Amino acid sequence: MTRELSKSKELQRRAERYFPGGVNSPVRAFRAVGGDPPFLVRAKGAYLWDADGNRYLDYFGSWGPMILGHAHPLIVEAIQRAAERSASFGASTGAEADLAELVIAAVPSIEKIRFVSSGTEATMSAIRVARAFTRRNYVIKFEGCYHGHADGLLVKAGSGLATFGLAGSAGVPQEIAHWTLPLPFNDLAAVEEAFAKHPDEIACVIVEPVAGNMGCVPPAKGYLEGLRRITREHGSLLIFDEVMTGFRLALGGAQEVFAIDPDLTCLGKIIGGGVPCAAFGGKATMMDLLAPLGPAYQAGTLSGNPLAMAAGIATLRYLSEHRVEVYRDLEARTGGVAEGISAEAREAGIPMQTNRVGSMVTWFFTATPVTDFASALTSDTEAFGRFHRSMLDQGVWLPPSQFEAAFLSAAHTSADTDMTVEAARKVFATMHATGLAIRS
Ligand code: KE4
Repeated sequence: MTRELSKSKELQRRAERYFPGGVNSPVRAFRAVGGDPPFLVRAKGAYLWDADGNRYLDYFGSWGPMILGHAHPLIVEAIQRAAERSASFGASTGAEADLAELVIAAVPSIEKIRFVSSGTEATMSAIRVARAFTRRNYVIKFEGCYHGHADGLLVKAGSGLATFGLAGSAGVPQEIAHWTLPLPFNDLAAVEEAFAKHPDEIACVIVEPVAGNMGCVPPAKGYLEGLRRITREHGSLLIFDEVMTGFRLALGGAQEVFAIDPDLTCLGKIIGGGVPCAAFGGKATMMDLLAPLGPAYQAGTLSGNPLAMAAGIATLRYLSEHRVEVYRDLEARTGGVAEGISAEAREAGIPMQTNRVGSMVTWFFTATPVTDFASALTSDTEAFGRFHRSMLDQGVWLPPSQFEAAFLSAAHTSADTDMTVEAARKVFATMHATGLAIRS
């Protein structure tokens, strides 16, 4: 199917005059998959429409937030009502505690919380609290995990850095990167070794409990329990970066699924229902170090913003009230499309690893099981690019990178996932027929 894209191309040319690469976030640029990024004008439920009127089934969901689907009436109405009372006060409101109560009910490891406007702010601030609490400087992160673009966290990170093959970022002084210890994901021995090498010097371990930013990579059995044990043994804090997994894998996120009690948790994406909102929280003894109570400073003009609170409350209220059916259906729908595409690839003789946890899934074009960043990098990104472009031509919009997770929403139906599997079957038939060189 050749899609009309003239309006999007015109908008792309205009955007390139103002924004580096024509985008306000690099992964949107389609550089890793080729083709021209469609410019969107509206979305509803599981569907997107671009400037030329093409419709797409959405499997990236704004990179996670849109778990209820686009333009959910309850969320739209909540934002409208809040906007009529002013978009922002810069002063305290009751709505902040309303959302905090919903978050803390879902994530009981959080005793005190602070709202911010992005996941980057959340992880950056949680690390500052960990350093203030432990009076230590080193931070352990894992290769391929992405925690936003704060200086110290851009060391061997995933998401856009993995997409563009960047080991780190220009502009980060070595004196800052020095305090970040990047280790292989799913390797407890490496963590034990780091603590033995830096006794009493490591403030925290920050981890995506289910990695999504190298593509979806679940924790190995016992891995998260091991991180919890080791950090406790060494007086270091365990930070769960649940910006992606929070409210996604379960209402209580990965810490509910794996029954882990982290010291600090970072949340984002779904918490704001698509409006800029994120949060970090945890034990009160740690969070009370924050100004104005304590010496650790963190602030934000739009933190706890009325629009974000309204959208977040509507989202979390709906997820709480419909918890059983929402997560049951997400599990079933995502399992259907994950296994369906996997079976079609097998049928076509195309090497593929399908990693899925709940409604996060990645199809890796490699014959090697993907358990960490090194194995994720064995994927044939050319093949993934071909898959992405061909699926887009059939009206299925997957995340434009082999190293990102696809997401479903409560609005995706079994008819949608059946259509997706059928589209994949057609794509694999042409890939097989053209003998696309795929690294096995
Ligand atoms: P933001 O600053 O983009 O709101 O959140 C940063 C962040 C932190 N932690 C995790 C686990 C995340 O996944 C993210 C952001 N995710 C990427 C895509 N996987 C955002 C998309 C983008 O960069 O445009």
